[in-house]
Amino acid sequence: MPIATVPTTPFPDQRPGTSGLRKKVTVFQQAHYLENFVQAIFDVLPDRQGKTLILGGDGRYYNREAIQIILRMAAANGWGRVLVGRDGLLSTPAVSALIRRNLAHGGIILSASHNPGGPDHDFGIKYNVSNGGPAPESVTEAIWARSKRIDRYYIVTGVPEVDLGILGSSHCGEMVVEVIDPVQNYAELMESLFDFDALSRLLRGPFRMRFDALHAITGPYAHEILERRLGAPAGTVVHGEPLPDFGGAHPDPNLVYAKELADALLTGEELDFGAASDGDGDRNMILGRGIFVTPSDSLAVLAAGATCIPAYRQGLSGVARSMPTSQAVDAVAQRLGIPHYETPTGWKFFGNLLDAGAITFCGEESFGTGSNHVREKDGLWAVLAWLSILAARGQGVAEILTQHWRDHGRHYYTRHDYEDLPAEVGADLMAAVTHQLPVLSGQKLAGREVRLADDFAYTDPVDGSHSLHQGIRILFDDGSRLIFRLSGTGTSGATLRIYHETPVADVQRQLQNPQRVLQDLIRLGRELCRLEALSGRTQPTVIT
Ligand code: VG1
Ligand code: CO
Repeated sequence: MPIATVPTTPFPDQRPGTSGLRKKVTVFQQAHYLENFVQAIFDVLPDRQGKTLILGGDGRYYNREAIQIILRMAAANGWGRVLVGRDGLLSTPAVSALIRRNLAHGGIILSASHNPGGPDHDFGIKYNVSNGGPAPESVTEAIWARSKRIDRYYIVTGVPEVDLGILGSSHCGEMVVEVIDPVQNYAELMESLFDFDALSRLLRGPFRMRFDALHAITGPYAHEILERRLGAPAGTVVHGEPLPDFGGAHPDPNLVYAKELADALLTGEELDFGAASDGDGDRNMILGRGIFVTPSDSLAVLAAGATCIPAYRQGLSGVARSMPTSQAVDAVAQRLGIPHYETPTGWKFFGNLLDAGAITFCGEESFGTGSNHVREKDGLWAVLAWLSILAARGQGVAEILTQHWRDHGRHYYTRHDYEDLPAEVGADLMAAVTHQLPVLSGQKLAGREVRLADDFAYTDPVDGSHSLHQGIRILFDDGSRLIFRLSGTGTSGATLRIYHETPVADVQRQLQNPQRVLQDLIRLGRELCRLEALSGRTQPTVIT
């Protein structure tokens, strides 16, 4: 088998962000760009020889080409076997499940998640380790360091393309390539966790739901699980065919980009439940008739109701949330008498806690919820978990949520995103807040007293690793919080995220508009970072 050693020179910008390396497709299409990064991953895995790798992506533009290149590089780098999804498709949670099921050494996921796709949009690549989870910071930083010194990569030449359309085994050089059904293993895993009979009774009854796959990866998974296995009426899953450009839309399940679904639930159609997922299938948005469930609340409701799901009947060992996620789940943990943890943004920080058995559920405010069944957040899992609670309680989403608030207090929450800022402006806005940190504590702001203001740092309780600069947080004496972060998933410029939260125990004040309840904190946030003076902005581009 001819293996070519191709000389190359480093690119300076291959540092993985919150979730892998994300760039414009045109950046990845530069000669050697993808190859350099893939070789940097392989170079930091010296024990890969003869091992199994899982490979797939969300089907976005450039997925197929990238997969053919990676297969030939994997063969040249001594991998023993690659399992690749048919047509190059695999959702992020499905990759995680396959790594665990096959005791693979790791997996490569090709996706830029909720970012738009197409020749002028985004592509991404992420490496997951043998527990099925995103590579921890130690590995991603090693990949980046390697990418800055790389001077050659290996690739087999003179072999035909692997036919990704046909299930079964073939060879790429000496390496075995197995094209597998992308859905089957994942669907079996879901059947092992949930009571499919109970879910089926719900979905075959008068209950009406819609799942919007936004022309991204969850279409085939949702068709199989919701419609074929559970018997929901045909048409329950909409936009179910994955398209390379997601039909020209953002595959981002929020009120702005999944507007069609939100309108259907919030303004009138006869639907009891609505859900959507993102490009790579790890996010979820939950809606009930006339109501949107804030992701932080969703995590809390699932934690409170977990024991009605067979896999979690014994209860949860603990829960975790990312720092900007609201404290609603903490309130549930306190009530259940189980530990709760606070981690930096990004799923990689949950891996150690899950592996150690310290937590069973975890989630993020950014429409991410998951459990110890895999090491990624999992959109369809969250949908099935919600359906399980609805079936067990015989109540609607709104009733469950308002009851939850009565029992645990309501954590009013909103995130404001200021997208497409010049990179320097993003840095200036963060610096404006950072400069004030030393003097904020004890001040009275927005009618509350600042209890603590800091630049969030995290020490992993399992391996002791430290992560610095994970966002600015301002904590108030009444439990309110104001948090500032720059996004680590964008591909150009900067996005400032400001997160606002205030807990309200008084049942009489739990049915108000979050934007109104939080208006003082919203105003304070803009003032502290000198938003208008530094960026000219007065309003966010996305509110969730
Ligand atoms: C965003 C979210 C974060 C999430 C990450 C990856 O990161 O805020 O909570 O883990 O996306 O999600 P950032 O750095 O842009 O805030 V996914 O579904 O895009 O892989
Ligand atoms: Co995603």
